[in-house]
Amino acid sequence: MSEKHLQTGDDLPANSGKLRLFAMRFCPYAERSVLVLNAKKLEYDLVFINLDHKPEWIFNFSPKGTVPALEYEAGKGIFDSNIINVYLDEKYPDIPLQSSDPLRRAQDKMLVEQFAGAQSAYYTAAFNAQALQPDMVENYHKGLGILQKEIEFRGTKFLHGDEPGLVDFTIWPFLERFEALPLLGKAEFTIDKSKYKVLTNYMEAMRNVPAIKAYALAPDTHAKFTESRIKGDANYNMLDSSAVCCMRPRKKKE
Ligand SMILES: N[C@@H](CCC(=O)N[C@@H](CS)C(=O)NCC(=O)O)C(=O)O
Repeated sequence: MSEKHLQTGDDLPANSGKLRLFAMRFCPYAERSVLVLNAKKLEYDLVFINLDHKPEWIFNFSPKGTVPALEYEAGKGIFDSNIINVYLDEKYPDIPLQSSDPLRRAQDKMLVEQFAGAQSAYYTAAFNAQALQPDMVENYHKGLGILQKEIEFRGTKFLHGDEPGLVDFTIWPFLERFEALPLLGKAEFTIDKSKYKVLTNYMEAMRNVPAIKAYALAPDTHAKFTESRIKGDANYNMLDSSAVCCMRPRKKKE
C-alpha cells in the first residue's frame, strides 16, 4: 500500500473490485473506518488523498470532499465514518461489532456523544492553541473521566466486551492522538497513569488489538504531522517511503 496522497490532477486509480476507502493517513475519522474494515477482516484498497489539493474525483464519492468515503460498488460512495461503519457492520455481519441489544447500542452512542467535548478540546489544543481556554482543558478531562468510569462500570476488557467493537473503534483514534499533545507542549493534556489507571490499561489493550496495531501511529509521528499542518504546509506524504529519494550511485572513476 502506498502512503502517497493523491491530489488535484492525479488520476483515480483503477478499481480492483474490492471495497475501497478514501482516506487521509492522519485523519482520525478515516482511521475509524480502517479499523472496522480490519476488525471485520474485509479485503479493501486504501486511497489517500491530499485534503489541501483534493483530486476532483473525490466529490463523486463524498459530496463535501471529506474523508473517509467508502466506494461500496464501482463509482458509488458512502461518506461519514459513523455511516460507513454501521453500513459495514450490517452488510458484513460475520464478525459483528455492535451489540444486539438496542439499549446497549444507545448507551454506546451516548458515550461517544459525551466524549465529543474531549475531542473538540484536542482539536483546539493541537491546531488552534491561541484559542485554548481553561474550560476546554476541563472538558477534556471530564470526557476522559466519563470514559474511564464507563470502562470500569462495564467491567469488560473493551467497551464492547471481550473484543473491541464499533464504540471502541470510534473513540480510539482520538485517544491515539491525545498522546501527542504533551509532545506539542500541552502538558495539561497528559493522560496521567495515576489518575487514569483504568483508562491507560484499556489503551494498552487497544494498542495490542491486531486491527489497531496494523494502522496506529506513534504519538511523535502524530505530533510531527500536526506541527507541519500548523505551519500551513501539511506534510501528508511524510510516511511515504517512495518519497524518500535515493541518491544515484556515482560511477566509479576508471
Ligand atoms: N463527520 C465526518 C468528519 C470527517 C472529516 O471532517 N474529515 C476531515 C479530515 S480528518 C476532512 O475530510 N476534512 C477536509 C474538509 O473538510 O474539506 C466523519 O465522521 O467522517
